[in-house]
Amino acid sequence: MKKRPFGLAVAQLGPIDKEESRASAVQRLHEMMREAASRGADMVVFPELALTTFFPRYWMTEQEAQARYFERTMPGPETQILFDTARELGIGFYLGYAEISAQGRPYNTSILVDKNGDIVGRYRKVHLPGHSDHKPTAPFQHLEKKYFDVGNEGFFVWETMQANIGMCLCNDRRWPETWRMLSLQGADIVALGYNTPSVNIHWPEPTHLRMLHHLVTLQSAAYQNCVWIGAAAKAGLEDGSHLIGGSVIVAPTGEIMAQAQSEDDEVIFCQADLALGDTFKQHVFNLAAHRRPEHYRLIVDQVGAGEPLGRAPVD
Ligand code: ING
Repeated sequence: MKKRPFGLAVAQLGPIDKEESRASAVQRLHEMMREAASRGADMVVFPELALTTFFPRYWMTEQEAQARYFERTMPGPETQILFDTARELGIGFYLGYAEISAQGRPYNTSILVDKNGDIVGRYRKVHLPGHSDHKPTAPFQHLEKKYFDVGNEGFFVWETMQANIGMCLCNDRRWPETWRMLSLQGADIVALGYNTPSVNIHWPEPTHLRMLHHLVTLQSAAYQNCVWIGAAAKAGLEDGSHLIGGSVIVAPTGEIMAQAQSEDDEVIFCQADLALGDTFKQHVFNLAAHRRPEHYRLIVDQVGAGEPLGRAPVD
C-alpha cells in the first residue's frame, strides 16, 4: 500500500484563567503552532473554546457571555496572527471558539484552516451536554445548553492538505453517530478539541472514569471508523475547576501513538501514514460491502430508547 504521509500535531492548552486576555491565549497557541511546524506537522489541532476560559462553568446572562467570551469575526484582530503564521510556515490548523453567527446566533464552533491560512470548513457542535438551568448547589455549572444553539450545519469532511479531514467537538466524541457520519464521507483524519471536567456534578462518578471513557471512546472510534484522530484538551485547574488532559493522537488501528504527559501547554506529534486506514477500509470495515442500513432504521428514526420490539418467531 502506497504510503500517504501526514504530519499530525495536537497542541494541548493548560488552564486559561478567567482574567486571561485573548491575546495571551493566542500567544500560547502561536508558540505551539511554531513548535508543531518545527516538528514537521502539516496540521495542528487546538482545543475546543481555545481562546478563553471554559465559561459554561459560570452562571451569567447570555448577553454577558456573548459580550465577554464570543467572537463575532474570525479571524479577528487577536486571532489574525494564527492565520498569518499558518501561511508563513505552511501549516494548517483546527481551532475551537465561541461563535456569534452572521445571523446573531451563538454556537460552539470549530474551523479548519489550510496551509494558506484560508478557512476551508466550519463545524458547529451538535451534541451539547450539561443543562440550561442554574444549579446553585453544584460546585460549578455546565451551561452549554444555555449559551449555545445546537449546531445547524451537521457533520462534514473536507478534502484539503492531501487528506479528507472531518471535525467534531468534545461531547460529540461520545456518540457513535458522530464518527459514522464522518467515515461515511471517507474521512482519513478527525480533529477535535475538548474541555472535560474531571468532576461530575450530577452524581459522584469516580474521577478515573473520565480518562477511561475519553480514551476508550477515541480508540474504538478510530478503529471502527478507520480514522486517525487528533484530540486536543484544554486541561488543568481553571479557576479552581479541574479539566482532564490526555490529549492524544490515535491511529486507525485503535492504538495511541502519542499522548500528552502534562496538564499544561504541550505539543504532541505523530508522522502518520494515512494509508494505514485504507487497509481497514478495504477489508474489515469496508462499509459498502458489509453495512446493512435496512436493519438500522431505529438509529435515525428514533431519538430516545423505546420498548423492546422482539416477538416470538411465527414460522
Ligand atoms: N465536556 C464534557 C465532555 O463531553 C461531559 C462534558 C463529560 C459529558 C463527561 C458527559 C460525561 O467531554 C464538553 N465540553 O462536552
